Amino acid sequence: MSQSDILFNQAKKYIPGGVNSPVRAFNGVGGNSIFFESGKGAHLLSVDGKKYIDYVTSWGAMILGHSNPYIIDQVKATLEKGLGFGSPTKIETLLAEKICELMPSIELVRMVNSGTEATMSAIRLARGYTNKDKIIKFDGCYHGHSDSLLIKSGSGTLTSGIPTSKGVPKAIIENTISLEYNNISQVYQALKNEDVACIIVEPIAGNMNCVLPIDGFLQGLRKACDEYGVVLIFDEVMTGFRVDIGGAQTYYQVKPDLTTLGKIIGGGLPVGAFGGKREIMEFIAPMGPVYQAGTLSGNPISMTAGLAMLNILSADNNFYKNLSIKTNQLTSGIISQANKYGIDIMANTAGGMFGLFFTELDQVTNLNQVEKCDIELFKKFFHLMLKEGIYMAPSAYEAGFITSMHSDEDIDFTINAAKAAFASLKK
Ligand code: KE4
Repeated sequence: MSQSDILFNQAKKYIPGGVNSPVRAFNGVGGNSIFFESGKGAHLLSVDGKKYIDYVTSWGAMILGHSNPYIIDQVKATLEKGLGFGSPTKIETLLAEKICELMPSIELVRMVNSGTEATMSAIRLARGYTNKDKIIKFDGCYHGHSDSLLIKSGSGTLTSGIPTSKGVPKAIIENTISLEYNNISQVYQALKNEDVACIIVEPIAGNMNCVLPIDGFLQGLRKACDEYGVVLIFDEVMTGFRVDIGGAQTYYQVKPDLTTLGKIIGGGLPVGAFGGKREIMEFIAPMGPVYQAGTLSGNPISMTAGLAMLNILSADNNFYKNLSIKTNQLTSGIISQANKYGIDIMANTAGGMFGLFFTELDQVTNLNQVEKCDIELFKKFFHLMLKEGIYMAPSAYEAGFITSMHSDEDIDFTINAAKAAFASLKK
């Protein structure tokens, strides 16, 4: 029995399913979760001493690779001064200022400790600002695990086959309208019949694999929200600083009213944030009547790591161009190997994120199409790649992520691993 399996069994004695977040349990692909010892650059080292090329990257947070020396040094220096005071620190203002500079739609921003907290707070703010209760989200989009948003959601809920979680009161479910992603006519249909506070959307849907907005979808949401006085929330917890230094809102040139953030702005440490138009954000306590709070919000350690990461990202004007080149090198290489073995596969890419779909379709634009893909084939592919030392997301409903530390050798190694995997699949 491997060390990893021993640790997994041990974990199950004390932690539900042996994990602190369901998608890690490998239920989406079968087999046992892998326990990692360390990470460096684009590589992870398992507790059994096996090296993997990492395409999970802590679900997108580690865009500069693991153990970035500058970030670690900055965090160490902050640690020496104490781990947190429950009072304001300068570093919180510096990170807030950096976020507002890089995402001009954000005039005021509040730090929280997770993406869930960010979206939950943004929804409450939109409801308080508009005095309306209903919200619109999209099938397969995941915005964290707050009650209002665990309806037809993606990521781990989809992986576990429970996209609408048990335990969410009927009264809450009735206030959430979930529509087909990329379907603007459904949005207008809903707005005509319902009094809606906000629309929350992943501008690139990274929680039902990686589904891109079709031309006009995001622009259509903006127009519809303007026409009906609805708050438009871009959930950029994953896409923020992943696809462009200004996030998906800059990548697609569509300006939301509120934005939620996470992952990269904490440099891999616990973090979340929500921000946007001053006139809306001023409704948040202590300025306004919408309450929101957090003991460890703005903790100096996460702030330090996040600011260090954003400083590196914003210093290189070619960062995202180079990242996109790597992403497309990877996916086109994998696709060309698949084609040699007659295996139907297509990819969606944006900046440093990607999705591979085992499908004959030449476009996947919504959850119905994602669910028609060959999930069983993906599971086999996942384990064949794992054996070759490639760590991909353990679910057909997750996106993949590239870091600036993935070398040409890593990409070539991955493509060769895919070649071996496709050869085995064709046997
Ligand atoms: P957290 O509460 O997990 O920090 O963030 C929730 C969240 C909100 N919005 C978007 C767009 C997200 O992608 C997430 C979390 N992403 C998943 C990965 N698909 C986290 C992985 C996990 O649940 O373990």
